[in-house]
Amino acid sequence: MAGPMTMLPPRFWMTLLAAVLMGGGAFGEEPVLHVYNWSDYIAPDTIGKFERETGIKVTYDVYDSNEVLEAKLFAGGSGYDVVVPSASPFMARQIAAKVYLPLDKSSLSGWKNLDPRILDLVAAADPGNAHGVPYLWSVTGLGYNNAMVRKALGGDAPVDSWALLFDPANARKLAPCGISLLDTPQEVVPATLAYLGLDPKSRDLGDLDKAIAALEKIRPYIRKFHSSQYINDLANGDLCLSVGYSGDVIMARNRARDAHNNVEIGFRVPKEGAQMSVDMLGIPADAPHPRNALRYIDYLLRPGAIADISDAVSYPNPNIPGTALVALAIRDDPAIYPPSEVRRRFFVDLPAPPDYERARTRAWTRLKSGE
Ligand code: N2P
Repeated sequence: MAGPMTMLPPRFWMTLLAAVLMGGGAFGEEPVLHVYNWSDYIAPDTIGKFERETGIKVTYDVYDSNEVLEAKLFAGGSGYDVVVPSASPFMARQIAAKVYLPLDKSSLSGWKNLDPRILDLVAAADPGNAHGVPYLWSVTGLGYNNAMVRKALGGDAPVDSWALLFDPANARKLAPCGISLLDTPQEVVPATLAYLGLDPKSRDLGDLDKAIAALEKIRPYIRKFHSSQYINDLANGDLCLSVGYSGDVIMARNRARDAHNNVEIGFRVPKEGAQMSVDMLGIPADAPHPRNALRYIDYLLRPGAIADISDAVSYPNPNIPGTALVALAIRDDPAIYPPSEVRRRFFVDLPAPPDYERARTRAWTRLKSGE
């Protein structure tokens, strides 16, 4: 018998079914995810594998600085479901500004894989590990072209010291082959303080002045302030010295090896100390697809998935069974997995008072513009 319901066209029922299955709310989300990650910070097939397994279509965008990410998060309505800030100081102050959803750990079957020492370390930024999942970690040091640096400075060039850069006599001789700095005062100022023998975490405005004065002395010799271009520039021999993130410099080394272009790149953690950062997966409070975000994060907690990422980008991961699966050539490379005597020289940044942050940003902008 033909009741009013059977009169409705099949398209209506299909639309209703789709709305219930994918329309958000308690029944689920549309199969879509927006990821915003650092450039060169994932394996080539990670997204494709996740999409094939889950049917979730990923839109994937990249940035190369915490400051760029932070501006989007503080503006709100970024549309992103998963972002990757460094724990300290960035995620710490973003958490304080209520930028993130608390994690539903019952949806993260891989949480147990995380190294408790790294969880403890990032708990200083994210109390109770309530908002962020450690993804990969990096150390900021010196990437250099071996032959060019030896040619400019001789066989005993101090490649194991920040003096390679901050001694103006060295910077002047390296300027013609090209020096780049990361485009962020949050990395470069602590490195300068370490070179000067001051506390790299100092919040003293007098210490900041000293660091800026040291940077001004080498400013004429800096070709570029950039936080990702140096990978290709080092690999192609277009730069001979970069302050860079460990894995990025190793990627430059590997690209040069693959290209057989006679460029040999080294990475060193300077003896005066270097900044370590843990980058965290977080879900913005206004994420349109928070459940899909949890599925993606749980996917990245799988040992095989994160090991593939460490293999591809040469950054260590905080996943214990994941580390066991990392290729031996990567795990045994002291430039990628530094031995404990090198790790002892790491320092980890803390959130700074806003007036210090403002003074540092102002000084940095002036320095870059060369005023
Ligand atoms: C990726 C750089 C990520 C390291 N290109 C920042 N901690």
